[in-house]
Amino acid sequence: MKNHKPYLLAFGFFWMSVINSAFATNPLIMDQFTADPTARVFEGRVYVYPSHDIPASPGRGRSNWFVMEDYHVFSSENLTDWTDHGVIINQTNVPWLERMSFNMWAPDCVFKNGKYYFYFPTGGRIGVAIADKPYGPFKPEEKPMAGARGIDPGLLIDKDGSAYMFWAGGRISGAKLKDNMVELDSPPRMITNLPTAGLIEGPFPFERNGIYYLTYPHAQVKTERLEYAISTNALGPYHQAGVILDEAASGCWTVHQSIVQYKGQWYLFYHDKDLSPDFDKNRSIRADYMYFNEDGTIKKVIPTLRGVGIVDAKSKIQISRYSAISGEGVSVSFLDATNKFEGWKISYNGTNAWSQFNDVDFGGKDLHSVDVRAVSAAGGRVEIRLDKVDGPLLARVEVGSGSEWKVVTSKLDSVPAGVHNLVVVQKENNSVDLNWIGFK
Ligand code: FUB
Repeated sequence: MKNHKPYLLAFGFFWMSVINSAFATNPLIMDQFTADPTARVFEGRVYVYPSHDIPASPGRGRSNWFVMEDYHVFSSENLTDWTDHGVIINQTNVPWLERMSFNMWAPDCVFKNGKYYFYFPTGGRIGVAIADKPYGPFKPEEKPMAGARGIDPGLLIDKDGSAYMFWAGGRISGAKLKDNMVELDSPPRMITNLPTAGLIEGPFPFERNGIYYLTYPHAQVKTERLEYAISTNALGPYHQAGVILDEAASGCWTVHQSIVQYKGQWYLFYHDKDLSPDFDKNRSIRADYMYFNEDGTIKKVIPTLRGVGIVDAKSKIQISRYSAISGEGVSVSFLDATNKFEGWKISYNGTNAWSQFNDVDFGGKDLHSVDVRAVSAAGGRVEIRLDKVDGPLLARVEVGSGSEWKVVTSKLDSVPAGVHNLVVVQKENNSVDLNWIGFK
Protein backbone atom coordinates (compact mmCIF):
# COMPACT_ATOMS: atom_id res chain seq x y z
CA MET A 1 0.00 0.00 0.00
CA LYS A 2 2.89 2.34 0.63
CA ASN A 3 5.69 2.96 -1.80
CA HIS A 4 8.59 4.73 -0.10
CA LYS A 5 11.19 6.48 -2.28
CA PRO A 6 13.69 8.41 -0.21
CA TYR A 7 15.86 11.17 -1.65
CA LEU A 8 18.39 13.06 0.39
CA LEU A 9 19.40 16.69 -0.10
CA ALA A 10 21.84 18.56 2.07
CA PHE A 11 20.83 22.03 3.28
CA GLY A 12 22.43 22.19 6.69
CA PHE A 13 20.14 19.32 7.58
CA PHE A 14 18.74 16.30 5.79
CA TRP A 15 15.69 16.81 3.68
CA MET A 16 13.88 13.74 2.53
CA SER A 17 11.07 13.08 0.10
CA VAL A 18 8.78 10.12 0.43
CA ILE A 19 6.00 9.13 -1.93
CA ASN A 20 2.99 8.22 0.13
CA SER A 21 0.23 6.27 -1.53
CA ALA A 22 -2.58 7.21 0.82
CA PHE A 23 -6.13 5.86 0.94
CA ALA A 24 -7.46 8.75 -1.16
CA THR A 25 -10.20 9.24 1.42
CA ASN A 26 -10.50 10.76 4.91
CA PRO A 27 -8.14 10.92 6.64
CA LEU A 28 -5.79 12.01 3.88
CA ILE A 29 -2.56 10.66 5.35
CA MET A 30 -2.43 7.10 6.61
CA ASP A 31 1.16 6.53 7.68
CA GLN A 32 1.60 9.20 10.38
CA PHE A 33 -0.43 11.60 12.48
CA THR A 34 -1.08 15.01 10.93
CA ALA A 35 -2.99 18.06 12.23
CA ASP A 36 -3.69 21.75 11.58
CA PRO A 37 -3.61 21.51 7.76
CA THR A 38 -2.95 24.68 5.81
CA ALA A 39 -3.70 23.97 2.15
CA ARG A 40 -2.33 26.29 -0.55
CA VAL A 41 -2.29 26.10 -4.34
CA PHE A 42 1.25 26.45 -5.65
CA GLU A 43 2.53 25.56 -9.12
CA GLY A 44 -0.79 23.96 -10.09
CA ARG A 45 -0.90 21.55 -7.14
CA VAL A 46 -2.41 21.63 -3.68
CA TYR A 47 0.28 21.72 -1.00
CA VAL A 48 -0.71 20.93 2.56
CA TYR A 49 1.42 22.16 5.46
CA PRO A 50 0.20 20.39 8.59
CA SER A 51 1.56 19.97 12.09
CA HIS A 52 2.97 16.54 12.85
CA ASP A 53 1.72 14.90 16.04
CA ILE A 54 3.90 12.15 17.47
CA PRO A 55 3.38 10.04 20.57
CA ALA A 56 5.37 11.24 23.61
CA SER A 57 8.28 9.08 24.73
CA PRO A 58 10.72 9.41 27.64
CA GLY A 59 12.56 12.74 27.32
CA ARG A 60 10.62 13.61 24.19
CA GLY A 61 7.60 15.73 24.92
CA ARG A 62 4.97 15.81 27.59
CA SER A 63 2.74 12.76 27.95
CA ASN A 64 -0.98 13.33 27.41
CA TRP A 65 -0.27 16.49 25.42
CA PHE A 66 0.61 17.58 21.89
CA VAL A 67 4.13 16.49 20.92
CA MET A 68 5.52 17.90 17.67
CA GLU A 69 9.14 18.16 16.61
CA ASP A 70 8.99 18.80 12.86
CA TYR A 71 6.89 19.61 9.81
CA HIS A 72 6.30 17.61 6.64
CA VAL A 73 4.71 19.01 3.50
CA PHE A 74 2.38 17.00 1.28
CA SER A 75 1.12 17.75 -2.21
CA SER A 76 -1.39 16.43 -4.69
CA GLU A 77 -2.53 17.24 -8.19
CA ASN A 78 -5.84 15.35 -7.94
CA LEU A 79 -6.53 15.44 -4.16
CA THR A 80 -6.49 11.65 -4.25
CA ASP A 81 -2.81 10.74 -4.54
CA TRP A 82 -0.65 12.56 -2.00
CA THR A 83 3.11 12.94 -2.10
CA ASP A 84 4.93 13.33 1.20
CA HIS A 85 7.89 15.60 0.49
CA GLY A 86 9.38 14.72 3.85
CA VAL A 87 10.55 16.90 6.73
CA ILE A 88 10.93 20.58 5.83
CA ILE A 89 11.78 21.93 9.30
CA ASN A 90 12.83 20.18 12.49
CA GLN A 91 12.99 21.98 15.84
CA THR A 92 16.73 21.24 15.94
CA ASN A 93 17.20 23.38 12.79
CA VAL A 94 15.67 26.55 14.21
CA PRO A 95 18.64 28.80 15.12
CA TRP A 96 16.79 30.94 17.68
CA LEU A 97 15.09 28.10 19.55
CA GLU A 98 16.83 27.70 22.90
CA ARG A 99 14.96 24.66 24.16
CA MET A 100 13.56 21.64 22.33
CA SER A 101 9.99 21.91 23.57
CA PHE A 102 8.28 19.70 20.97
CA ASN A 103 5.64 22.33 20.26
CA MET A 104 5.97 22.98 16.54
CA TRP A 105 2.31 24.01 16.26
CA ALA A 106 0.02 25.02 13.39
CA PRO A 107 1.98 26.52 10.42
CA ASP A 108 1.19 28.35 7.19
CA CYS A 109 3.04 28.99 3.95
CA VAL A 110 2.57 31.72 1.33
CA PHE A 111 4.24 32.74 -1.92
CA LYS A 112 5.46 36.30 -2.44
CA ASN A 113 8.25 38.01 -4.38
CA GLY A 114 9.24 34.69 -5.98
CA LYS A 115 9.79 32.95 -2.61
CA TYR A 116 7.86 30.61 -0.34
CA TYR A 117 7.55 31.86 3.23
CA PHE A 118 6.79 29.20 5.85
CA TYR A 119 5.49 30.55 9.19
CA PHE A 120 5.62 28.28 12.22
CA PRO A 121 4.86 28.90 15.89
CA THR A 122 7.03 27.37 18.57
CA GLY A 123 7.98 28.38 22.10
CA GLY A 124 5.43 31.21 22.02
CA ARG A 125 7.20 32.90 19.07
CA ILE A 126 6.62 32.77 15.33
CA GLY A 127 9.45 31.76 13.05
CA VAL A 128 9.81 32.13 9.30
CA ALA A 129 11.68 29.86 6.91
CA ILE A 130 12.20 30.70 3.24
CA ALA A 131 12.48 28.52 0.15
CA ASP A 132 12.52 28.77 -3.64
CA LYS A 133 10.10 25.86 -4.02
CA PRO A 134 6.93 24.98 -2.08
CA TYR A 135 8.52 21.77 -0.82
CA GLY A 136 11.79 23.38 0.24
CA PRO A 137 14.53 23.24 1.16
CA PHE A 138 13.43 25.87 3.69
CA LYS A 139 16.02 27.99 5.47
CA PRO A 140 14.86 29.31 8.86
CA GLU A 141 15.54 32.96 9.69
CA GLU A 142 18.10 33.65 12.43
CA LYS A 143 15.51 35.26 14.70
CA PRO A 144 11.77 34.87 15.35
CA MET A 145 9.42 37.62 14.15
CA ALA A 146 9.55 40.65 16.42
CA GLY A 147 6.27 41.95 17.81
CA ALA A 148 4.17 38.84 17.29
CA ARG A 149 3.86 36.50 20.27
CA GLY A 150 1.47 33.61 20.02
CA ILE A 151 0.51 30.57 17.97
CA ASP A 152 -1.18 29.55 14.73
CA PRO A 153 -0.07 32.15 12.16
CA GLY A 154 -2.54 32.51 9.29
CA LEU A 155 -1.51 34.59 6.27
CA LEU A 156 -3.41 36.57 3.68
CA ILE A 157 -1.91 37.95 0.48
CA ASP A 158 -4.40 40.60 -0.57
CA LYS A 159 -5.38 41.44 -4.15
CA ASP A 160 -2.92 44.38 -4.17
CA GLY A 161 -0.10 42.11 -3.00
CA SER A 162 -0.11 43.35 0.61
CA ALA A 163 0.53 40.62 3.15
CA TYR A 164 -1.23 40.28 6.50
CA MET A 165 -0.60 37.88 9.33
CA PHE A 166 -3.13 36.83 11.94
CA TRP A 167 -2.27 34.78 15.00
CA ALA A 168 -3.76 33.60 18.28
CA GLY A 169 -2.75 34.18 21.85
CA GLY A 170 -5.77 34.35 24.09
CA ARG A 171 -7.51 36.45 21.44
CA ILE A 172 -6.82 36.89 17.74
CA SER A 173 -4.48 39.60 16.49
CA GLY A 174 -3.51 40.73 13.03
CA ALA A 175 -0.93 42.99 11.43
CA LYS A 176 0.27 44.02 8.00
CA LEU A 177 3.66 42.60 7.04
CA LYS A 178 6.51 44.50 5.44
CA ASP A 179 7.41 43.58 1.89
CA ASN A 180 10.28 41.49 3.26
CA MET A 181 7.61 39.19 4.79
CA VAL A 182 9.56 38.68 7.99
CA GLU A 183 8.68 41.90 9.86
CA LEU A 184 5.42 43.49 11.00
CA ASP A 185 4.61 46.73 9.21
CA SER A 186 2.02 47.86 11.73
CA PRO A 187 1.49 47.30 15.44
CA PRO A 188 -0.57 44.15 16.12
CA ARG A 189 -4.26 44.92 16.19
CA MET A 190 -6.63 42.81 18.26
CA ILE A 191 -9.52 41.67 16.10
CA THR A 192 -12.69 42.76 17.84
CA ASN A 193 -16.29 41.48 17.70
CA LEU A 194 -15.15 37.82 17.89
CA PRO A 195 -16.35 35.54 20.70
CA THR A 196 -14.88 36.59 24.04
CA ALA A 197 -15.71 33.44 26.03
CA GLY A 198 -14.23 30.02 25.23
CA LEU A 199 -10.91 29.16 23.61
CA ILE A 200 -10.40 30.82 20.23
CA GLU A 201 -7.33 30.10 18.09
CA GLY A 202 -6.20 29.07 14.60
CA PRO A 203 -7.12 32.17 12.53
CA PHE A 204 -7.22 31.44 8.80
CA PRO A 205 -8.06 34.43 6.56
CA PHE A 206 -9.03 34.46 2.91
CA GLU A 207 -10.73 36.80 0.45
CA ARG A 208 -13.48 36.03 -2.06
CA ASN A 209 -15.42 38.49 -4.21
CA GLY A 210 -14.39 41.45 -2.05
CA ILE A 211 -15.42 39.77 1.22
CA TYR A 212 -12.67 39.09 3.76
CA TYR A 213 -13.28 35.92 5.75
CA LEU A 214 -11.60 35.29 9.09
CA THR A 215 -12.18 31.67 10.09
CA TYR A 216 -11.26 30.31 13.52
CA PRO A 217 -11.81 27.31 15.82
CA HIS A 218 -13.82 28.28 18.89
CA ALA A 219 -14.80 26.18 21.93
CA GLN A 220 -18.30 27.56 22.27
CA VAL A 221 -19.19 24.73 24.66
CA LYS A 222 -16.42 22.23 25.36
CA THR A 223 -14.74 21.15 22.15
CA GLU A 224 -13.94 23.36 19.18
CA ARG A 225 -16.13 24.08 16.18
CA LEU A 226 -15.24 26.18 13.14
CA GLU A 227 -16.72 29.65 12.99
CA TYR A 228 -16.10 32.65 10.77
CA ALA A 229 -16.43 36.40 10.64
CA ILE A 230 -16.53 38.67 7.61
CA SER A 231 -15.38 42.17 6.76
CA THR A 232 -14.76 44.48 3.83
CA ASN A 233 -11.17 45.05 4.99
CA ALA A 234 -8.34 42.63 5.70
CA LEU A 235 -7.82 43.87 9.26
CA GLY A 236 -11.51 44.43 9.96
CA PRO A 237 -13.72 45.43 11.61
CA TYR A 238 -15.15 41.91 11.33
CA HIS A 239 -18.54 40.67 12.38
CA GLN A 240 -19.42 37.08 13.22
CA ALA A 241 -21.16 35.30 10.34
CA GLY A 242 -21.75 31.68 11.40
CA VAL A 243 -20.50 28.15 11.88
CA ILE A 244 -18.67 26.26 9.13
CA LEU A 245 -18.23 22.95 10.91
CA ASP A 246 -19.94 21.72 14.07
CA GLU A 247 -18.06 20.12 16.95
CA ALA A 248 -16.67 16.71 15.88
CA ALA A 249 -18.93 13.76 16.67
CA SER A 250 -15.76 11.96 17.76
CA GLY A 251 -15.27 14.43 20.63
CA CYS A 252 -11.90 15.62 19.27
CA TRP A 253 -11.05 18.68 21.37
CA THR A 254 -9.41 20.71 18.61
CA VAL A 255 -10.20 21.37 15.02
CA HIS A 256 -8.03 23.53 12.78
CA GLN A 257 -8.86 24.65 9.28
CA SER A 258 -7.82 26.12 6.00
CA ILE A 259 -9.94 26.90 2.98
CA VAL A 260 -8.72 26.80 -0.58
CA GLN A 261 -10.12 27.04 -4.09
CA TYR A 262 -8.62 24.58 -6.54
CA LYS A 263 -9.73 24.06 -10.15
CA GLY A 264 -12.92 26.02 -9.43
CA GLN A 265 -13.98 24.04 -6.35
CA TRP A 266 -13.69 25.20 -2.72
CA TYR A 267 -12.36 22.80 -0.10
CA LEU A 268 -12.24 22.81 3.67
CA PHE A 269 -9.20 21.14 5.21
CA TYR A 270 -9.44 20.30 8.92
CA HIS A 271 -8.52 17.54 11.33
CA ASP A 272 -10.14 14.91 13.52
CA LYS A 273 -8.71 11.95 15.42
CA ASP A 274 -9.56 9.08 13.03
CA LEU A 275 -6.35 7.12 13.66
CA SER A 276 -6.33 7.69 17.40
CA PRO A 277 -9.90 7.50 18.67
CA ASP A 278 -8.85 7.35 22.33
CA PHE A 279 -6.32 10.21 22.33
CA ASP A 280 -7.16 13.50 20.63
CA LYS A 281 -3.60 14.85 20.66
CA ASN A 282 -2.73 12.44 17.82
CA ARG A 283 -4.80 13.80 14.98
CA SER A 284 -5.35 13.22 11.26
CA ILE A 285 -6.07 15.69 8.48
CA ARG A 286 -9.18 15.58 6.33
CA ALA A 287 -10.74 17.48 3.43
CA ASP A 288 -14.35 17.99 2.35
CA TYR A 289 -16.10 20.06 -0.31
CA MET A 290 -17.24 23.53 0.76
CA TYR A 291 -19.90 25.73 -0.84
CA PHE A 292 -21.02 29.36 -0.58
CA ASN A 293 -24.50 30.84 -0.57
CA GLU A 294 -25.37 33.55 -3.09
CA ASP A 295 -24.77 36.25 -0.46
CA GLY A 296 -21.25 35.02 0.20
CA THR A 297 -22.03 33.24 3.47
CA ILE A 298 -20.57 29.75 3.84
CA LYS A 299 -22.77 26.64 3.79
CA LYS A 300 -22.12 24.37 6.74
CA VAL A 301 -19.78 21.49 5.86
CA ILE A 302 -20.94 18.02 6.86
CA PRO A 303 -17.79 15.96 7.48
CA THR A 304 -17.49 12.74 5.48
CA LEU A 305 -15.34 9.62 5.51
CA ARG A 306 -15.26 9.65 1.71
CA GLY A 307 -13.54 13.02 1.50
CA VAL A 308 -12.76 14.55 -1.88
CA GLY A 309 -11.28 13.67 -5.26
CA ILE A 310 -12.00 10.93 -7.77
CA VAL A 311 -10.72 7.43 -7.12
CA ASP A 312 -9.37 5.20 -9.88
CA ALA A 313 -11.45 2.02 -10.24
CA LYS A 314 -8.20 0.08 -10.62
CA SER A 315 -6.87 1.18 -7.23
CA LYS A 316 -7.63 -0.54 -3.94
CA ILE A 317 -10.84 1.34 -3.23
CA GLN A 318 -11.20 1.77 0.53
CA ILE A 319 -14.85 0.86 0.61
CA SER A 320 -15.11 1.46 4.37
CA ARG A 321 -14.80 5.25 3.79
CA TYR A 322 -18.36 5.33 2.59
CA SER A 323 -20.47 8.20 1.26
CA ALA A 324 -23.73 6.68 2.52
CA ILE A 325 -24.94 3.50 4.23
CA SER A 326 -28.23 1.71 4.85
CA GLY A 327 -30.04 2.59 8.06
CA GLU A 328 -28.93 -0.62 9.69
CA GLY A 329 -26.65 -3.59 9.17
CA VAL A 330 -23.42 -1.73 8.32
CA SER A 331 -20.54 -0.96 10.66
CA VAL A 332 -16.91 0.12 10.29
CA SER A 333 -14.04 -0.96 12.52
CA PHE A 334 -10.24 -1.08 12.44
CA LEU A 335 -8.72 -3.98 10.49
CA ASP A 336 -6.14 -4.38 13.23
CA ALA A 337 -6.82 -2.63 16.54
CA THR A 338 -3.12 -2.88 17.42
CA ASN A 339 -2.05 -1.06 14.23
CA LYS A 340 -4.66 1.49 13.28
CA PHE A 341 -2.56 2.76 10.35
CA GLU A 342 -3.69 -0.41 8.53
CA GLY A 343 -7.10 1.19 8.11
CA TRP A 344 -10.61 -0.13 8.35
CA LYS A 345 -12.99 -2.86 7.26
CA ILE A 346 -16.68 -2.51 6.58
CA SER A 347 -19.08 -5.18 7.85
CA TYR A 348 -22.44 -5.97 6.29
CA ASN A 349 -24.83 -7.83 8.56
CA GLY A 350 -28.13 -9.12 7.22
CA THR A 351 -29.82 -9.05 3.84
CA ASN A 352 -29.84 -5.77 1.96
CA ALA A 353 -27.35 -3.95 4.17
CA TRP A 354 -25.57 -1.61 1.74
CA SER A 355 -22.93 1.07 1.44
CA GLN A 356 -22.20 3.64 -1.25
CA PHE A 357 -18.79 5.01 -2.26
CA ASN A 358 -18.95 8.04 -4.55
CA ASP A 359 -16.82 9.18 -7.46
CA VAL A 360 -15.02 6.18 -8.89
CA ASP A 361 -13.43 6.62 -12.31
CA PHE A 362 -13.98 3.50 -14.44
CA GLY A 363 -12.15 5.01 -17.43
CA GLY A 364 -13.01 3.59 -20.86
CA LYS A 365 -14.66 0.23 -21.28
CA ASP A 366 -11.52 -1.78 -20.58
CA LEU A 367 -12.46 -3.58 -17.34
CA HIS A 368 -13.40 -7.24 -17.12
CA SER A 369 -13.33 -8.33 -13.49
CA VAL A 370 -13.22 -7.15 -9.91
CA ASP A 371 -11.09 -8.19 -6.95
CA VAL A 372 -12.64 -7.95 -3.51
CA ARG A 373 -10.66 -8.46 -0.30
CA ALA A 374 -13.18 -10.06 2.01
CA VAL A 375 -13.80 -12.49 4.86
CA SER A 376 -17.00 -14.20 5.99
CA ALA A 377 -17.20 -16.81 8.75
CA ALA A 378 -20.30 -18.48 7.32
CA GLY A 379 -19.79 -17.42 3.71
CA GLY A 380 -21.85 -14.82 1.95
CA ARG A 381 -22.61 -12.99 -1.25
CA VAL A 382 -22.47 -9.31 -2.08
CA GLU A 383 -23.53 -7.53 -5.21
CA ILE A 384 -21.66 -4.56 -6.62
CA ARG A 385 -23.98 -2.12 -8.36
CA LEU A 386 -23.58 1.14 -10.18
CA ASP A 387 -24.83 4.45 -8.72
CA LYS A 388 -27.70 3.15 -6.56
CA VAL A 389 -28.85 0.14 -4.58
CA ASP A 390 -30.94 -1.13 -7.49
CA GLY A 391 -28.63 0.27 -10.17
CA PRO A 392 -27.03 -1.85 -12.94
CA LEU A 393 -25.33 -4.97 -11.59
CA LEU A 394 -21.55 -4.94 -12.03
CA ALA A 395 -20.71 -8.22 -10.30
CA ARG A 396 -21.87 -10.87 -7.88
CA VAL A 397 -19.15 -11.78 -5.42
CA GLU A 398 -19.32 -15.11 -3.61
CA VAL A 399 -17.25 -15.05 -0.43
CA GLY A 400 -16.52 -18.58 0.75
CA SER A 401 -16.69 -19.37 4.46
CA GLY A 402 -13.52 -19.03 6.50
CA SER A 403 -11.71 -16.93 9.05
CA GLU A 404 -8.87 -15.67 6.81
CA TRP A 405 -8.99 -12.63 4.54
CA LYS A 406 -8.92 -13.57 0.86
CA VAL A 407 -9.06 -11.78 -2.46
CA VAL A 408 -12.05 -13.03 -4.46
CA THR A 409 -12.08 -12.37 -8.21
CA SER A 410 -15.41 -12.12 -10.05
CA LYS A 411 -16.23 -11.45 -13.71
CA LEU A 412 -18.08 -8.23 -14.48
CA ASP A 413 -21.71 -8.60 -15.60
CA SER A 414 -21.63 -5.19 -17.23
CA VAL A 415 -18.68 -2.96 -18.05
CA PRO A 416 -18.93 0.61 -16.76
CA ALA A 417 -17.18 3.68 -18.14
CA GLY A 418 -16.66 7.17 -16.75
CA VAL A 419 -17.18 8.37 -13.19
CA HIS A 420 -19.85 6.67 -11.09
CA ASN A 421 -20.79 5.83 -7.54
CA LEU A 422 -20.28 2.30 -6.34
CA VAL A 423 -22.87 0.49 -4.23
CA VAL A 424 -22.21 -2.77 -2.36
CA VAL A 425 -25.28 -4.72 -1.26
CA GLN A 426 -25.20 -7.76 1.01
CA LYS A 427 -27.49 -10.42 -0.42
CA GLU A 428 -27.57 -13.07 2.29
CA ASN A 429 -28.68 -13.05 5.87
CA ASN A 430 -25.24 -13.37 7.41
CA SER A 431 -22.12 -11.31 7.82
CA VAL A 432 -19.42 -10.30 5.32
CA ASP A 433 -16.44 -8.00 5.96
CA LEU A 434 -14.81 -6.08 3.09
CA ASN A 435 -11.48 -4.29 3.06
CA TRP A 436 -11.05 -3.02 -0.50
CA ILE A 437 -12.42 -3.42 -4.02
CA GLY A 438 -10.31 -3.10 -7.18
CA PHE A 439 -11.37 -3.44 -10.81
CA LYS A 440 -9.09 -4.80 -13.51
O1 FUB B 1 -1.68 21.56 17.10
C1 FUB B 1 -1.52 22.25 18.31
C2 FUB B 1 -2.64 23.22 18.50
O2 FUB B 1 -3.88 22.54 18.55
C3 FUB B 1 -2.78 24.18 17.35
O3 FUB B 1 -1.84 25.18 17.34
C4 FUB B 1 -4.18 24.61 17.59
O4 FUB B 1 -4.74 25.33 16.54
C5 FUB B 1 -4.85 23.29 17.87
O5 FUB B 1 -5.18 22.61 16.70
